[in-house]
Amino acid sequence: MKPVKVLCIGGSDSSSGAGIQADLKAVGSCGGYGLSAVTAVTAQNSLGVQGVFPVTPAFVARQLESVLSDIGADAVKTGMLLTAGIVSVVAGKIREYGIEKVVVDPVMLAKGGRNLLFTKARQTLVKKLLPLALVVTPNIPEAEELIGMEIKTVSGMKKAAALIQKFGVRNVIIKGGHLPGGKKAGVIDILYDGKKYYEYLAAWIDTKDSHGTGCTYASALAVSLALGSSIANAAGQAKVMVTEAIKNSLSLGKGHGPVNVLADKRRGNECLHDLQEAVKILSANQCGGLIPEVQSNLVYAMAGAETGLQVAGFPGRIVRFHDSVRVLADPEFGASRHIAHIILTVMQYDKSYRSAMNIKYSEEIIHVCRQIGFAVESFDRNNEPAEKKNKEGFSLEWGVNEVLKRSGIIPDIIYDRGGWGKEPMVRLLGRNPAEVVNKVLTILKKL
Ligand code: PXL
Repeated sequence: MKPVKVLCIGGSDSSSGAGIQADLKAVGSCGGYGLSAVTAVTAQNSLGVQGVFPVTPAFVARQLESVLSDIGADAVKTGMLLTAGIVSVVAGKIREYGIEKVVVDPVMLAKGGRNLLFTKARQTLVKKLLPLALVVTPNIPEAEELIGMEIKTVSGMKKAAALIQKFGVRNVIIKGGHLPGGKKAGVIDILYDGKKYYEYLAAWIDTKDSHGTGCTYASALAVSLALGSSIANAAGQAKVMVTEAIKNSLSLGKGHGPVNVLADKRRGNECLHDLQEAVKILSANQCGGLIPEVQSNLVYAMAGAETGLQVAGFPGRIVRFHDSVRVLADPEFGASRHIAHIILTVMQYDKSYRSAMNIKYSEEIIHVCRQIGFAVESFDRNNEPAEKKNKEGFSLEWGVNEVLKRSGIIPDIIYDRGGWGKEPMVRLLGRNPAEVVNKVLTILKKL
């Protein structure tokens, strides 16, 4: 499959934490292909920006023309644009090539205070670029500058988003990292799509090393949009991505070190690799008889995962094929809902348990598990409070919580005998896919 192409337009950052370098890393680690047009070269390190060497608008236009006339772009992301001339050229090319998925990160100041968008360019950005943008992603100081008002609260962020939307941009995301009290309350972002507000919350990460946060966020957002996600989903995906990048930031230099998207990418690749190896072992064995009517999935969560997007599984599940099993596709993050919910719930009790697989329920299988000496636990869907039952996914969370609250250990299996329209099911838990598959094979041998 060809990756989506995201054209990043911005400044070069010699410390590679922000700017074009951050954009390309983020696009690549989200599975896209990053193209670039450089608007300025900065001499920069963790202590600040020591120099800015602008590229002429005409040469920015040349770069855009080269890329767009040949390769094309599924989305465009803009960052540091510096001058009114560059902003005009960028707006002109977006219009000329009819690019719809345009993410504008209205970069204005570097951390040390260096101006990355001159005053006149700010007006040009509002007049010429925002009306072409699908979404604009200011932080609080940038939003304040755009509307000329102070923002002190979440409701202030919402008002600001509505005012910015009036400039003609379809969606506004205001990033709340600068809001006072974030340490306690967490970092909240607000999306306004012209009709509704959406809120995205992540825990505050206490680090001085956050250089490149905005660039990374906007680039991840552009990839999600290029892949076809809705704006509301893309904002959630980008938030998860940037939060992980901040968690994994690097303390390089004497000042503010860079966020690190690649740590997550490497760990993600390891998850996918381990899943693939584990499923090879399954397919080499005659375990078709263990696959339930709804088929199986085997999942592996990233260390510290909090959402389904950080849990990898098999799209289309693991299906019975004669006496064995097959997968329809390579593992992907976000590919499982039910089993992902289970492992995320388990991880709230023990973070080292990151893998799970569902197999068929039968009295014989439960008997064999007990014979092997597996810790066997179960829940009864009949005891579930009515208000949870209708919520897809919550039901399993409830059941697993019931078990783990009382058992005090993480069992090898959690089963239930089903309910109205619900197939009975056994879930195997383990620290990694190899351990889970090993448990499957141990059961298989005894049957
Ligand atoms: O983080 C905004 C930003 C974007 N682009 C470049 C930068 C910075 C911040 O320093 O240097 C080139």
